[in-house]
Order: sequence, then structure tokens, then C-alpha cells
Amino acid sequence: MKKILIIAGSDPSGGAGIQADLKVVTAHKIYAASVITCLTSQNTQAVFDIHNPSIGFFENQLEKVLDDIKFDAIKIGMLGTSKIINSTAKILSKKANNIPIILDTVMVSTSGDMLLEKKAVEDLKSKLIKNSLLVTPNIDEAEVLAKMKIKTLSDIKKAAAKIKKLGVKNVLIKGGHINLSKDFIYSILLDQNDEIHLIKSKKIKSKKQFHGTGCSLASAISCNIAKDFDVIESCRKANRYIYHSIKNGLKVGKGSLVLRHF
Ligand code: PXL
Repeated sequence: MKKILIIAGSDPSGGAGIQADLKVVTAHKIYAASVITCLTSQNTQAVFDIHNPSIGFFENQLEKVLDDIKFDAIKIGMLGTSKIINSTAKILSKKANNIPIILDTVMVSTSGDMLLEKKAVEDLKSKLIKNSLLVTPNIDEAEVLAKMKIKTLSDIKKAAAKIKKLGVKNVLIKGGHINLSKDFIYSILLDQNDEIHLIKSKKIKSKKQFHGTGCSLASAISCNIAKDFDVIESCRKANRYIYHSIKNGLKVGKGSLVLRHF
């Protein structure tokens, strides 16, 4: 069985974070291991608190699983702090050479709460993005990473090129947070050959927001990469999986809806 390592934060309400990642990986019939970067206290309505383990404990978890298990892909989600980013980068460069890394550049939750220290953005850019196979920012994160405003499809392409200059092989900018068309969402993949691929999906009309779509998408992509699909096919397949998971979404609490992962 293929094996994936997830490095991410915990969402006790189960819709996002490591809990969503584990469901996605299991739904893809892949073995999932998980190193938890932080515990959030949150429900489907808001994030109330964040607890970080000591950096020594975090490093110990990551080193021990990498020493023991040979992974086919590594998915990185919420990191939260500069310290965690620096430790992750240091350990992965020592112990995870040649394992494809899919980095979801988590910064803010659906509920609008900060999930990454402001000062950590530069570390994310200079230490972790450069060693990744793929980064998956949404429009807001792409604006921060590329240091530019994004209003049009051509802005998205420009931002992807700027992010690629940080050293990452492929950049997927998710179009869910920008209104380019009445009926469709367009995500842009800038691949390792500098080719642009448009990934289109039908908009799902819903009055409520969905929680955990970014985490789930990056995990589904990681599963496809682990199964040896190329990056383009991995993104397209994951996009279809997320479309159906949203279309059949669930109301489990009083706030955002969550995905039906299987
Ligand atoms: O969707 C981003 C995200 C990632 N990781 C954790 C989260 C969230 C959003 O709430 O809670 C732990």
C-alpha cells in the first residue's frame, strides 16, 4: 500500500486540518501517518485558540516517523509559526530527500482567523516552498506570496510565475476565492515546463461557506502523486473529487458546511 505523511494542525471539529486529511487519504485507500504541528480549539464557526507543542517534541515526532517509514508523498498543511517551519524544512531536507512534497500554504481559516504568524511568511517562502513539488495557495495566499493584488486571470498567471521563482516546481493557484465567471471556478496550474493549465469546475451554489476544502484538495493531490499520476492529472482528479465532496456536503454544526469525503 502507498504511504503518505501528513504534517498539519488538528481541527477538533473534524472538517479541516489533519482530521480532514486522514479522511481523504483513507478514502483514496492509502496509508496515512500524521505529525501534528499544533492543536487548534475550533468548531465549524470559529477558531478560539491555538496550542503549539514544544519545538523539541515536534521535531522528535517528525524525525522518528521519517526514520521508520518510507513515504510516497508528504502533504504539509498548517504550520503556524516560524519555528515549526524552520524545523520542518531542516528535518525534511535531511531525511526526506526525493519524497514529493505537496505544500498547502495555509494562512487564514474559512472563518477569517489567522493560522500563520505574519512574520512566518518569509520563512515559508525562503525555506519550505523551494523544496516542494507543488504549492497550492488560494487567491489570498497567492497575493501574500507574490506580493501583488490579484483581480484577473492574467494576474493569477503573473502571481504563479512569481511564486515559481521561489524555487517550487509547480504552482496551483486555486480560484475559489475570486469571481471570474458566473458559472465556473478557474484554478491555474503553472507546471514544471512553465506551461499553464486551466482547471475548470462548475460553481456549486450554496449560501453557506465550506470548511476544509483547501486541506482536502491538497491531500487528494498528494494521494494521486503517491499513486504515480503526474502533477496535472493529480490536480484534475483531486479537483473532481473535491467537487463531488462539496456537492454532497454535510451540515454537522452551526457554522460552515463540511465535505463528504467518502
Ligand atoms: O483550511 C485551513 C486549515 C488548516 N489546518 C487547520 C485548520 C484549517 C482551517 O480551519 O483548522 C488545523
